[in-house]
Amino acid sequence: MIDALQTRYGIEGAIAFSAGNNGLARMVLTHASGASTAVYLHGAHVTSWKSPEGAELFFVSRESHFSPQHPIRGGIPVIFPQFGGGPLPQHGFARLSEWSVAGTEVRADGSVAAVLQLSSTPETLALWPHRFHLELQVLLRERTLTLTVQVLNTDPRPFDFTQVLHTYFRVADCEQAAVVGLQGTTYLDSLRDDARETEARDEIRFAGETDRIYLNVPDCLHLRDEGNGRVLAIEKQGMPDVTVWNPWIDKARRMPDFGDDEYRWMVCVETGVAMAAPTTLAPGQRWQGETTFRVERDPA
Ligand code: TA6
Repeated sequence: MIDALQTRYGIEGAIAFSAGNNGLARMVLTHASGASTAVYLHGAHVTSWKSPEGAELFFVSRESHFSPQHPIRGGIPVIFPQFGGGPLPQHGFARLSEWSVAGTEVRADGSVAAVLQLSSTPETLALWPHRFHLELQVLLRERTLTLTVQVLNTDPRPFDFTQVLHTYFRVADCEQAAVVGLQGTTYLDSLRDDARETEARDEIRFAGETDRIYLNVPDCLHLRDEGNGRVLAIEKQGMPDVTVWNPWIDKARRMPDFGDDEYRWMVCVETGVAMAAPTTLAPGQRWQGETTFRVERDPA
């Protein structure tokens, strides 16, 4: 399969397919600047984003599974149609599904793009009786990575969905990191029975388990990774909600695919739509959401 993917979609010096961890099919996009990103077809799961200087900006657990039966722990899990718990598997089935490649290209401006797709199957219909078509575009430039998600309702009936890019950022030390730009916004505290609060701080810092769903927040946020002297911008469109998560010590210990100490080196800033309550898509209607990650400062 990998040879066929390479033949059809590979582009010399820009798009390459290979067997990744445990032989899972992986596509690597490489920009002329040296920046790169890696995407597994399992879950359309971005697992790596490296700056032109080679700095890894995403976190993947050393304990992560790489198997058809499990989600990859880290990078950018694509969450659809359900966020969190509910009648479907936790965080939905998209991150557990085998996506296919719809296209690849190197654009005139030198950016490198790949589109992956997932349509309803008998297996998804058995779980969730709605026909859909999902597309994820990954677009790599020198200092930015943009993910664009499209959800198309190909069913004769409306359906409700939630879509989230559950991004795990690598940081030098979570206690020397801050999420900036959420002051004054409303959040649901998942650790306090979804208590509704207003964020008083202009910087979210981490000194314990943190799991908050911020609603209708500004479209530009920042992650300061002070331990690395790095600042990342998170710019979004059509994705009003953001979850900020760090499992801290006890939850880290309870996650079998996550090292007990690994909470120190990651912060999740997750962008998406309808995290508090699903949104409705009419038959034939298309929803689109986009998040761009930008390296604003990096001493590397
Ligand atoms: O987005 C935060 C969260 O919902 C946390 O509550 C935690 O469960 C995390 O996602 C990871 O979920 P997962 O199913 O990937 O273990």
